[in-house]
Amino acid sequence: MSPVLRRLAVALPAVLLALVAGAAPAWAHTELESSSPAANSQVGTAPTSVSLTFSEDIAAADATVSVTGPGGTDYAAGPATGDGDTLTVPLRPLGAAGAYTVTYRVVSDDGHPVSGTVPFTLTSPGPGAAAAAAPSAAPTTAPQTTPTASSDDGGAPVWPWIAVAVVVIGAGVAFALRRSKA
Ligand SMILES: [Cu+2]
Repeated sequence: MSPVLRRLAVALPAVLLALVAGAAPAWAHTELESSSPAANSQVGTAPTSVSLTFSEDIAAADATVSVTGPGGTDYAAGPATGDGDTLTVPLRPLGAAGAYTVTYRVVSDDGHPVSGTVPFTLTSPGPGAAAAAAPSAAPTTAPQTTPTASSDDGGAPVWPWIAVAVVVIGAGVAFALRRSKA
C-alpha cells in the first residue's frame, strides 16, 4: 500500500465516525479567542484582573473562573463579570513568582459546557507575596471539614450489614438447632 493510501485508510474511518457522531454541533461551541494575560505568556507585573474573550457572547452567571498560583492558592477575588463575549475576573494581589493557571468553564449558546485553562508565568513576585508567606505556615485549607460528607455516606450502606447480620445469626440458630436435635 502506498503511504498516501495508507494514510487515507487510517483517516477515513475517523472522518466518517466524526460525521456520524455529530461533530457538526461541536462547531457551534464557543472557543477562547484571546486572554489577558495571554496563554503561556511571561508577565513581569502582577495583573489585577484576568479577562477572557470568547468567540460568542458568554453568560457570566453560568461561568466559573479560578486563577491558581504556586501552592494552589486561588487568587480570584470574585465571580466573573461579563461584557458581551468577554469575561473579567478581579484578582487579589498575586503572590510568589511562578506558574499561574486560569481555569474557566463557560456554557455555549447550545447549552454545552466548554472548559479550558490559560497558563501564564509571573516572573517577579506580586504584591501579595509577603502577605502570602505568613499564612502559608498555618493549615489554611482546614475549613473543608467532613461531617456533611460522612452523614451523606452514613444512611444508605447500613442495610447490607443488617442483612449480613440476619443471615449470620440465622445460620448460627439453624446450626444450634440441628446440634441440639442430634
Ligand atoms: Cu454543543
